[in-house]
Amino acid sequence: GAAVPKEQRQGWGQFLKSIATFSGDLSSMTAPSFILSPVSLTEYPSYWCEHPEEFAAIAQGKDQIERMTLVLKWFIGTLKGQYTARNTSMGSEKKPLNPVLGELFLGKWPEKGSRGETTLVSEQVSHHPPVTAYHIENAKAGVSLEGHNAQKTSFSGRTIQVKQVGHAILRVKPQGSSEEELYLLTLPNLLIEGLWYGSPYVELSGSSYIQSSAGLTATVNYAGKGYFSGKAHSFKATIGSGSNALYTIEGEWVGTSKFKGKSPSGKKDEVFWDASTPREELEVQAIDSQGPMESRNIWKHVADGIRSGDYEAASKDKSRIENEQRQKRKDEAAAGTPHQLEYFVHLDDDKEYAELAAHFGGKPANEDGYRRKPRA
Ligand code: HCR
Repeated sequence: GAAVPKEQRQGWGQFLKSIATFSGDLSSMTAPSFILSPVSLTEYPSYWCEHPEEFAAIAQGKDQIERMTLVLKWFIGTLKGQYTARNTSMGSEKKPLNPVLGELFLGKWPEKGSRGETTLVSEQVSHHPPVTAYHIENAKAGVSLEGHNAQKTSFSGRTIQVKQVGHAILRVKPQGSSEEELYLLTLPNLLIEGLWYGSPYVELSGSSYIQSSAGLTATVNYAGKGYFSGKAHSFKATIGSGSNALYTIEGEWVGTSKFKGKSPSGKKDEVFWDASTPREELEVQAIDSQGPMESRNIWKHVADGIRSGDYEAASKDKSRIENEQRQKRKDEAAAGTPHQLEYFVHLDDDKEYAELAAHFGGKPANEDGYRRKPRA
């Protein structure tokens, strides 16, 4: 393949063979160096808020239909970053660094105009299997998002299939109302394609849902090349109440999407979202002033090695980190003091999830969840 460096072709072939017969946690597999990303998975929750204005605007919707439309627009607006950002910044999807237990990623999108500051707290709440919990909040706007992410991977033919495990709950305090509105977000399935050429990219498949506590449901159906639009990275969404469809939106989540038929303004083919809207990266403390558990601090030598092509240095420091972690777990077990989460509490049964998920079919009634610990 064109994207695989000549001296790594054999290694890439072996890697693909081992994924084909492997079941479980891809992130723990050793992969050829050209496919390694210097970025840890704990950073990924920041993709949820790279359009901080859209996030803040949700609470300004004047009724539940307008607010659901704003939630869907913000959600669709995150997809390009979530699933294609690495192709843009690194040339292909890459294998993220596998976070250590308790790893943190903290940052903010500063106050700008009237939008208010938005903060992000992301924590690795499990190492095996990898689970990341996150909390994003714009207190001034009255909008917050809380969720967790894990993956179940399988291999079929030429494609890695990734089922996302976990969900997110968006809390909105509508302007001029004291009652909180909740939105449950489920996550799409991923297909990792382009593997044989050594230039993996993500396509989305299946459906995801947004369910509001006020009773509205948005259903998003994803499709790649050769499906309903014939174009890659496409979707079709409907906002509805029961079997009554209010709006239908169609297009590409990497490009533009439009209302089909009825639109809020009454105009024909009204644009819903334009994915060329610039994304705003969050601000993170300089590594020198970061705490010992902060992601970029933990991985600095590994990331430097990957970025500069010094893979030996990268792999040496990665082994040091992993050994240190194994020792930590042994010490904790011996002392009878298991690792404590810093920012989150784990719920065996997320009741808010169950209540909202009951509105749409085919979902398990029970799922675990994470909540941000109350602050002092
Ligand atoms: C599957 C994946 C790790 C998980 C990544 C997730 C699902 C994490 C949550 C974000 O909100 C969205 C997201 C986007 C990424 O596309 C997805 C990653 C793609 C590849 C990676 C595998 C563990 C690595 C597989 C190794 C391949 C590239 C050879």
